[in-house]
Amino acid sequence: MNDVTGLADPSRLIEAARVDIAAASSPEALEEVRVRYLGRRGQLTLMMRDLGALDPDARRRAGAELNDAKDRITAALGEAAARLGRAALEQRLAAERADVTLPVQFTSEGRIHPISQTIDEIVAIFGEMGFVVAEGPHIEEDFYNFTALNIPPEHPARQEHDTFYLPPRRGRQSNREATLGAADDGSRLVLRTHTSPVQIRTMLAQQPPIRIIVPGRTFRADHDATHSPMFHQVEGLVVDRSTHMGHLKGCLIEFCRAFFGIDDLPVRFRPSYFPFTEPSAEVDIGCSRAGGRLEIGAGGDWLEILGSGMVHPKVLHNCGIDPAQYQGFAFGMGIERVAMLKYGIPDLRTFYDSDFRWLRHYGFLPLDVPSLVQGPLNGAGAA
Ligand code: 2NM
Repeated sequence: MNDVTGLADPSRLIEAARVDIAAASSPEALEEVRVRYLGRRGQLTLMMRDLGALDPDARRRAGAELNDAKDRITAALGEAAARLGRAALEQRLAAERADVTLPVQFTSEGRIHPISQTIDEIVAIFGEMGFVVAEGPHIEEDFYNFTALNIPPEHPARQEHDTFYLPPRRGRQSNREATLGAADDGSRLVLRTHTSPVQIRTMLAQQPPIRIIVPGRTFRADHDATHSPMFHQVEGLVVDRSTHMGHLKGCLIEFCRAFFGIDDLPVRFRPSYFPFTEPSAEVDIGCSRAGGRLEIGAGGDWLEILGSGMVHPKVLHNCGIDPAQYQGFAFGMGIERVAMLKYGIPDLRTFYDSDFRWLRHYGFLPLDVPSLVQGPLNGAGAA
């Protein structure tokens, strides 16, 4: 292109810019090139400024050429920026390549809380026996928490004193009320006092065979050295055509021995009462309290671990399961309590202090896999 304008040749400027752009090896170098040509005092900018000295005809032609040059240089800069970006990414990917075959590196800080560890261990043991985990809401309707479980209206567990009731809901029907059209229908809301409402919901939702384990938070208005208003439970439920007390006993003996890691742990079933099971039994394990020190597995004394029983026919019926065809057993235990016994934690309240020194002492490393052969750390239990 000849220089009809009397200005420097725009095509030579484009060429020069292209050479500089190709030579730029970093985003910073590229920015310098942009400033050199298109910046406030850049070569192209200055040429545009000179247009004013030309007569209108020449100015129009030269202006078009310079605008074209500006577009081409801008496009070349854009392509170069994209190329440098791709190169930088590839370099980073190469530099940060992760070798997944390297051994795990622990940060020394994190710990698994003993409650979580204990839940994992219990779930692993029952999982091995074919149980699956079920969950449900913490805020329950009275029906699922009490009524369906054959807990009568005047039962002490229902008193305001023991249960956290929520303020009545306004202008909203419960699902049950909508379905049954009942007025006072047990839709009053409570913080669940046990995990049993999850068993109720499971039985209502599916026909047997049922084999579930239900870990989770529970709430009771009780607060002293051995009670917390929030605590954890695991409950289990088995329902099938010929489930009987022998299954209950075999299952729970097996669990106690696996959980405490003692093959010949003595286990005893002691008659008891719950509204939702008949017959009911408390499960004790053998221990010794000689010298004021609790030793699990030793002889002479007994320690209560679980509540259990055959699911009451009324409960099965309440859940749409025919008690003439099906029977079931259920059980429940407090997680804090069994964790304290297994790991020698003396004070319930420390579970919820969020004190990291405590967690460093009693907590578990992430890869302490819950296993069926893991026993107490040192056999030392809390009374
Ligand atoms: C326990 C003890 C005994 C239990 C019963 C049921 C249900 F829903 F099947 F009727 N769930 N959990 C049960 C029985 C719980 O905890 C100490």
